[in-house]
Amino acid sequence: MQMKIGDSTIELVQGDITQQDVDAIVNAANSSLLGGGGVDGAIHRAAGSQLLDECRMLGGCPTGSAKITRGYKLRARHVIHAVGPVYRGGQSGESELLANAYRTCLHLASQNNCATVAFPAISTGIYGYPVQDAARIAFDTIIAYLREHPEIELVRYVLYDSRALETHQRVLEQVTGKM
Ligand code: AR6
Repeated sequence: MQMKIGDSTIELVQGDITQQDVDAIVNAANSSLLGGGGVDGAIHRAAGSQLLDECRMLGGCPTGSAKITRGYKLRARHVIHAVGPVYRGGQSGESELLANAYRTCLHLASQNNCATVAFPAISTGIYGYPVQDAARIAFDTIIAYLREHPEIELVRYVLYDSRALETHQRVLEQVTGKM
């Protein structure tokens, strides 16, 4: 599924983010930036140990922010390591933190001439964010950014399983249908 936002495109696909041929892929990291399970583990395995060497020099990253590294053995030139919030019921500033994480990733992509960026569904795995709520925040944030930043040509949102893909398709239709 694809949607045009001005001159930019948002695309939803089912797949593995480590395999994406884009300028930057986003990692759903933790604040240590020293690796973990889920997408984070998969990205570090695919990129090779040099990625961890570079991450060690970054000194971590606060929740709701992101830092950029090279991509090493990945097809993507860069990895943007985003730290989403752990979901604690929704009353602990989670939505703002999640939106900030997406926004920081997009700013880093713009600053580093990454016209094509792939995102996973940050915080919706181990961090427990309800998928539908997280998808709405992600798309609201991405669409608002693309409207002001045509230098980002493509945001590809990569869902690991068909159920997550269907939920995201529904939410993207709702969000864009209201515009
Ligand atoms: N490609 C795309 N999506 C994937 C892949 C993949 N290869 N693997 C998993 N997903 P998670 P979080 C989906 O848990 O919730 C790590 O330990 C997965 O199905 O990776 O932000 C970090 O170090 C889910 O929908 O990230 C942190 O400690 C989504 O990606 C913590 O997990 C995100 O799931 C971060 O938790």
